[in-house]
Amino acid sequence: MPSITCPYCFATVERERIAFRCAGSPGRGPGCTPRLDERLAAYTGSAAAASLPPVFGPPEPPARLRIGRAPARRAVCPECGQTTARRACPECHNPLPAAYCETPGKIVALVGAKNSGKSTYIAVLLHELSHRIGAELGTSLVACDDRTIERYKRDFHRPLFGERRLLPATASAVTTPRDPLVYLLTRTRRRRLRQRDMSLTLVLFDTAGEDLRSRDVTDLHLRYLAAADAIIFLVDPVELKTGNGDPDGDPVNVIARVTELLRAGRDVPHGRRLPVPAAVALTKIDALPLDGALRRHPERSDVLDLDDREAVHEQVRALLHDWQAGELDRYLGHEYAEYGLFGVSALGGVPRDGAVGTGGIRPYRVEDPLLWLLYRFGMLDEARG
Ligand SMILES: Nc1nc2c(ncn2[C@@H]2O[C@H](COP(=O)(O)OP(=O)(O)OP(=O)(O)O)[C@@H](O)[C@H]2O)c(=O)[nH]1
Ligand SMILES: [Mg+2]
Ligand SMILES: [Zn+2]
Ligand SMILES: [Zn+2]
Repeated sequence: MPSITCPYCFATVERERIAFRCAGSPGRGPGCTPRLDERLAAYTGSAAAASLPPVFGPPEPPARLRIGRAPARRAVCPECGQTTARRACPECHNPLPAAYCETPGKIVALVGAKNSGKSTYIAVLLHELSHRIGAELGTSLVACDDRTIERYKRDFHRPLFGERRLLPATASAVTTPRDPLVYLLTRTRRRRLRQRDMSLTLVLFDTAGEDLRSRDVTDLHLRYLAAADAIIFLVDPVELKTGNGDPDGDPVNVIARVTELLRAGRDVPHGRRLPVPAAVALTKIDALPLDGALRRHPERSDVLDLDDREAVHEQVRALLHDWQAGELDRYLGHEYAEYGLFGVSALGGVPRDGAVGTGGIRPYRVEDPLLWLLYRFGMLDEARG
């Protein structure tokens, strides 16, 4: 029975079980009035955004039609009789976009040690995807719920792009409960006369680095990692080079820890490599003296340039060996069936006094890990040179 994974609570939901939410009263007709949705409130940790028309189960098909029947796209609210197309997870009551229900997207997870640049990368990557890169790639990026839109504006876009301030350190989930930003990235592939939409679900948990350490990993986070179809690790090259202090903040330890969680979540025994593609990106490369492939601006972002990809991978690998971090490269080779090494800069310049540098935000190669994953998932073509 085909099923999907809820990108909010990561429950496995058979498509027949996907619930509906009443459309309420958008102006005309007697729709249901908003009321407290306790499941959603429990998930978000706040009752404020959980006053909505009710969720109800899918319509029961007649028994003789049950087998092989596509799940309903619409249902009639049993309380007010209106038809609704809004679907919701039966477990956590978060909205499930129609495109996601039809072609279950891939879940991409993003992790990194404290101060590795996660929040800044998320802010800039999403901005790029909805502007330049999105246009070049021919993708559309759509937030899957209103909270995602509000939080992106308030916590990422406004401070960084509006006020040009650096983002504050992310508070630990132990004190501030957090749910992910969920986006659907859709790309239409045209091949001769046929065209097909494919989508990728970007589930971005902006974690506090310290929460990935050990006992503090939340249950929701464990399920997130268990459900991920691909993972992006962010690594601060300065931390890797100097390796000062806190072993819990050490990038290699964080990667090893998360890798163990991935194994446990997917039941992959030691000795077998994980089938989840891992993109490992050095962040803040504007702060490194660079030459070679990493300095060149890639020419196109509507295809994966394999020559560029190989050159960058080899250059980052050489850097790791120079920094006595060859262990990380070997570790990835043992643990992952496919991994790629990257170098990115979200800001494109060194910040000063808590603010973006005078040149503004000039992102550099931030899309590379994503292009590689799109290619791996068959959503992007390859090219040479
Ligand atoms: N030079 C340079 N510095 C950066 C870049 N991105 C982030 N930084 C620096 O790294 C610091 C931490 O970045 P964050 O994005 O807050 O890192 P984080 O991983 O979210 O940190 P926690 O939330 O504490 O785990 C920033 O305050 C900047 O000083 C970049 O592209 N270039
Ligand atoms: Mg952060
Ligand atoms: Zn759910
Ligand atoms: Zn209703």
